Amino acid sequence: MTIMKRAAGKVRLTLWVLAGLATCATQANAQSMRDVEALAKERGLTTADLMAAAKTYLPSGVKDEYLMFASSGHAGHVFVVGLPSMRLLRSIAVFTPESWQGWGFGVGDKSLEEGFPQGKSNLWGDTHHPALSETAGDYDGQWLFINDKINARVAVIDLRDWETKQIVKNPLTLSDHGGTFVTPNTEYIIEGGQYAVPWGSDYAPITDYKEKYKGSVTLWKFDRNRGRIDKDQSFAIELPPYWQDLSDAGKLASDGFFFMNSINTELATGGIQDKKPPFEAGASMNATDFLHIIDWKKAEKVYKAGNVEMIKGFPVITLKTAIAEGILHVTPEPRSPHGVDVAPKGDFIVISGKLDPHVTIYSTAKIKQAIANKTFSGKDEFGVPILDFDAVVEARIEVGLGPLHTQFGPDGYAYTSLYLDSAVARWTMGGSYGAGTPEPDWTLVHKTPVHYNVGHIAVAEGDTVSPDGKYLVSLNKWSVDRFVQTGPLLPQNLQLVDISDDGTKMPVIYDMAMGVGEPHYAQIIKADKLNSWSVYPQVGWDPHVQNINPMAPKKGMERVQRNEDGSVDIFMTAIRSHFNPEHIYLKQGDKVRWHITNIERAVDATHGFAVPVYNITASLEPGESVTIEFVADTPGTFPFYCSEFCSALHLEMMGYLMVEPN
Ligand code: RUQ
Ligand code: CUA
Repeated sequence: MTIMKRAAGKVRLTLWVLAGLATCATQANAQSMRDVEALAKERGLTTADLMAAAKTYLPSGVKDEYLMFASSGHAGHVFVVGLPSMRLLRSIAVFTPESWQGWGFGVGDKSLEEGFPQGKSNLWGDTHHPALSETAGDYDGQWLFINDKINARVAVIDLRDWETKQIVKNPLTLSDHGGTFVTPNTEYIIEGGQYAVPWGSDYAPITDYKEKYKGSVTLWKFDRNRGRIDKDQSFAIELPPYWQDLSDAGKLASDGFFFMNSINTELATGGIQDKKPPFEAGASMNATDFLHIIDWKKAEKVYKAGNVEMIKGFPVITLKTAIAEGILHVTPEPRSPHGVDVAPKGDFIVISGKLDPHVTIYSTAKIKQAIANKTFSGKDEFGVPILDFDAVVEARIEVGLGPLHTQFGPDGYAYTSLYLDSAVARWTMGGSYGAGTPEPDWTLVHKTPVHYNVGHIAVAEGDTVSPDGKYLVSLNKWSVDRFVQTGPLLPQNLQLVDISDDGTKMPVIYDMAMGVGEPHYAQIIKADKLNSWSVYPQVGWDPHVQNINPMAPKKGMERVQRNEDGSVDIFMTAIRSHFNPEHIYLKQGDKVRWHITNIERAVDATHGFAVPVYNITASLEPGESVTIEFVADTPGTFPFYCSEFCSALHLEMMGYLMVEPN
């Protein structure tokens, strides 16, 4: 398809291509073709531009083929984007209150409060790595997990109603950049650490770094039936106080292992204010850091045998035990390593070095052999055996400057983001993947520039045993000159790259400005794998337990009920376009439980519920029932209303709360 080359003046050819692509391809009449041609000329659009538009434009009502679940960085949410249109479809509130979804305003679900670190109210999170649940190494569309790097928390989202169901706080650490990643059947959600802290982040001066500061990785057991992390079946493994970074679970050939890269094996402690080398220099001195190779099936056996120490009330396999039981090995990885990515068949592990123009490819078979034969080049200073680098490495490829993360296609291609080059590299894999591509194994074949400073990349179904390829999204940190200036704070630029063709054709076909957060990582799933509810299954549904709430207000039973203990229960229903009851009289100091059911069954008939002064906002999707608890401590007259524009008489959907002073 030579027409993909950017070449002005080839518009007519494109028009025929467009006509062929059009779903309603009636006989494109010559006049309208000329209109398009004239418009393209007037707007300065090239053939490539028109092709890009044809590949991404979805007419009204036509749905996206893929969904991308992206983190939002310190916005604390998850963003859901449709591909190829790159339309933002939803956010899912997780660690940060979100008033449209009524998340974090004491309405119904208490997950946010339960996850407060050290019991302190914490109203934001720093989401980094979303992980879709997997069955046999393939996304199954049921659950989504995401970490909070700032406080070491993990959230569980149910993909039937796209709501956060649980937030767990890691009792051992405060930093979990290496989460979340799932094992191939979602047995465990892996939460790797990052900045070492003393256990439980207790106080210890940094001069005690080597003795008191700890690295760790936590394996949260996921209970699919309950849709919750089972804290009582979860455990952690102590690691040296390096800064463990990203993780990835083995699969197929490497099932039973997971891999974590690390930085700061120098054990640098910074101190720029005292003229000591700052962290950026101190933690980058060594030519290599350590790739951690962890046998989680062995670790699970050791945990189940009770060979753990309880630390901060949590079972921990100590570093000593992990070494003695052969759970932990390391091997060198060059230089200031970042991503670690397991190939679809599990047979290779790709590591990038931020300060090394290569990616390094390790072989699972060689790692297993080196472990069996004890092919060690020594031990680290904590006694962890080091697998000999040359014995476990399969290949190294020079890809460019600042390689970070690698994703895989279905056809023997792999893709690596290049931060410093602002490009995405495509290279051919060797081994049994090599057959699919005309180029020689382990060879760089192409680089596509992106704009700018790409961090992660995501390929459709790219973390599974069978990637789809087709699309790659480049999650660029800087957008500089791509959009109209939006003040000094610029949006991120998520660029859609078409990777459906062989070889050197890999055009950017869409720029999506992401102006509501800083997505770090994303996973892309085939949209038809999800089984989203369009309305809650029954009227009176409590999303927190995913079942009918017997206390949910029912039509005909609406009332204000004053209880013997002095508390008040309000049973209210909502339907277009009224609440019932509409008058609520309370006395100052009343303890109130306000139950509301949206008794609608029509798709999209969501009602809001908002009370001024009392900081109450709720979103009631069709069938949903919530309970809001508060003390009526402020007397006055408060018009409450439906905050979701639900009908022609939406403005009339209101009532008065009257709190009588003492
Ligand atoms: S990391 S840009 Cu937070 Cu996933 Cu590599
Ligand atoms: Cu209900 Cu507006």
